Amino acid sequence: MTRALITGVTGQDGRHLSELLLAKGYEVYGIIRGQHNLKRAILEREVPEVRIVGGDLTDQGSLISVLQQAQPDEVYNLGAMSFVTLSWMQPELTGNFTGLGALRMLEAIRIIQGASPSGDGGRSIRFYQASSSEMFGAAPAPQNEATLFHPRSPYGVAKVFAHHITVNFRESYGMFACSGILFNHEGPRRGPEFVTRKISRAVARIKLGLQDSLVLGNLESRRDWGYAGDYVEAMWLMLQQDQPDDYVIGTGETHSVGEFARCAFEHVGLDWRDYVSTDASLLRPAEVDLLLADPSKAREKLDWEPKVKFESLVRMMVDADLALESGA
Ligand code: NAP
Ligand code: G4F
Repeated sequence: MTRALITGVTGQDGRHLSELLLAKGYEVYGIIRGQHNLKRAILEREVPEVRIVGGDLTDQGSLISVLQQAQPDEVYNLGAMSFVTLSWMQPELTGNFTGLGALRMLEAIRIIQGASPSGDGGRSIRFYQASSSEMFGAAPAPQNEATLFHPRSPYGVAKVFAHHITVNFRESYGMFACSGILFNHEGPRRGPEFVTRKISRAVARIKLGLQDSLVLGNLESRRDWGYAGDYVEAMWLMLQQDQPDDYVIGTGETHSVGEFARCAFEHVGLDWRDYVSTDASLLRPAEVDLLLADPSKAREKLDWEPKVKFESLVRMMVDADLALESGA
């Protein structure tokens, strides 16, 4: 039985990926940090087959212990401080979790599997790094694997480090290490601090009479939004190839925050202009104005295509929040 170890298993992608791998017959281990908390309880309820192991991306020894315990064939490093806004408030912590965390896991794997600088790789553990389109930042669109990074947040900078160290371990030690440069992906499991879920939740609550307005920041920024369930399939595909490589994953469509809000309100028969206002305090010190993926390499080499399109994604999220908020 193939064994996978996932960091960030309690997050949106961690839960989707666990389900995917379990359905493929994997034994799945998930790293949980700290003591028992609400996100762990949700994981245990939604995906009880995941074997929970304690560890933290800031604690190298704990990662080595976890690898010894789980003996994985594949490691998916999804753990990170992933909320861009918070990265300006806690830049050092972001660098530590999101940037150095990847290095600590790579080093732990190198130590455990005995990879050598000659590149023979030793016992092979395949490694996936959750890189981000936030690394492109101000780079011109469309963005692909050859686009130069110009990150605009401490989070983006930390992810650039994690990306390059992944490539460096592949080149230095012959490790099977891949970096998936994923554009924004959403769904009903998205954290409520991210704009899509903030909108879908507010739309549901307004429709049900539980809330009367929604305050947002920048309505003009554009994102290439896809569905998280489709994107975890791409992560898995990267680790099944003959050679390790890096791939951009996105839909090739871009929409503004305002368009997302309009579409979400329209789905419940409301006009977004009656409910949405903006507040300058929600603007970021530096914005990423336009993200648009060119996912042709993933299409050609991984045979990967996103299945859920923008409007279906918006409707899926609003419907899920209507069900949740009405206690259905
Ligand atoms: P998420 O829901 O915010 O989940 C982040 C996960 O990281 C949580 O399980 C969290 O665990 C864990 N974590 C945080 N600090 C940790 C630490 N010190 N040690 C171990 N685990 C730690 O994020 P997501 O949306 O699923 O994204 C998964 C990954 O893909 C992240 O690395 C994110 O940066 C990246 N990414 C996401 C997107 C997107 O659009 N969703 C796009 C590109 C890249 P706790 O429960 O303990 O907080
Ligand atoms: O939903 P967001 O917070 O996502 P953001 O910053 O694009 O980051 C997400 O995607 C990245 C991939 O590109 C991931 F790496 C990262 O971990 C995360 O998952 O914000 C999207 C846009 C921004 O332009 C922001 O300024 O929405 C704008 N926005 C407008 N009003 C808002 C709000 N964002 C949030 N979170 N809350 C608002 O009220």
